[in-house]
Amino acid sequence: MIGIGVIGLGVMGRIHLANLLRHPDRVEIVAVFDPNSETSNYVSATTGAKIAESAEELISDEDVAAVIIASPANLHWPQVRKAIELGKPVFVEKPLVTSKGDEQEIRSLFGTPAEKLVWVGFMRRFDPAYLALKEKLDSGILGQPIFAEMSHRNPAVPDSFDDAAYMLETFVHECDVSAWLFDNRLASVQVDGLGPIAPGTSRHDPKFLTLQTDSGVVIRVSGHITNGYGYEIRCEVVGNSGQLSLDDSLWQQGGAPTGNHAANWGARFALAYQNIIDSWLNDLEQNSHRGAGLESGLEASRAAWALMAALEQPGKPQAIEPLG
Ligand code: ISE
Repeated sequence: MIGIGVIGLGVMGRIHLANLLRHPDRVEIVAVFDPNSETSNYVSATTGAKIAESAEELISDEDVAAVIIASPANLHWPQVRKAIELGKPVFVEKPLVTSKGDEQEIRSLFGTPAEKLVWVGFMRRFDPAYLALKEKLDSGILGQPIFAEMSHRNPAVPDSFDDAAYMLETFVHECDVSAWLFDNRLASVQVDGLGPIAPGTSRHDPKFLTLQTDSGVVIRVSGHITNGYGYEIRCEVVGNSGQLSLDDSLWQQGGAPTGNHAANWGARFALAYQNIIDSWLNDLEQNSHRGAGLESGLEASRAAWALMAALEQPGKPQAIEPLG
């Protein structure tokens, strides 16, 4: 039985909590923390978990053997750092890190035991549709991948969701999934087109990007996060002997599709979120690591930072230097 503490009981924290509670024989929710006391009181009453006074108190709790971090993005790395210091396995929602100033500290941890402790919540790697697409890509059925077209559409986001959040919390998925699909790091990114800044916000929406892998695969990405109708994720890959797209039928048994889209990401990726937590638990029990870790997490944030620089110079590629 693994004693788990959950930091952050918003949308993602509650999704991960629900998926952990599918394993009462393997997991005990021993502590929760959320600044909203009504939420933490409710979760404590329904799970029996104690309520920590702070994230740091939860991570330090001797009953907490492993930690789920689903706090606001800017708190992710400081809380992961604390878990690493205490040698505790930690599953952190993306992005791993928001501040470029933390890059060198993360790089200093490469090749240390910390690499086995940290999982980053890039759930598309565990989505049935993406797994099927990657399996076919890896079989060589497409020949050499040449380019891909990806779309990321949300029905709505808060007005406070700015261009930095767009890159670090929305497009960070396309940055990671491109590297994962093509087994290749991103070498450059650029912003090709920007929609208007919506009244009351500071973000351009829609956005149009071009990513390019080290091996030369070109990935065109469109983002529209206030479409008002639903959540859609599209991915088509074209190779020199054909094309492949995500098979929506592979996820719909887990979500609540409305037409060919879901109500939100929790529904579209319901199976992926179950699978990623199940895989994390397997790794905790088997002392293995099969998900996105420190390096993938940092690489995705570095690509998002490059996209933020690209916002200043639309049409100009921004190179992403290798980690070395
Ligand atoms: C959210 O945090 C997610 O991870 C969703 O997958 C993404 O579509 C959404 O834009 C993010 O805010």
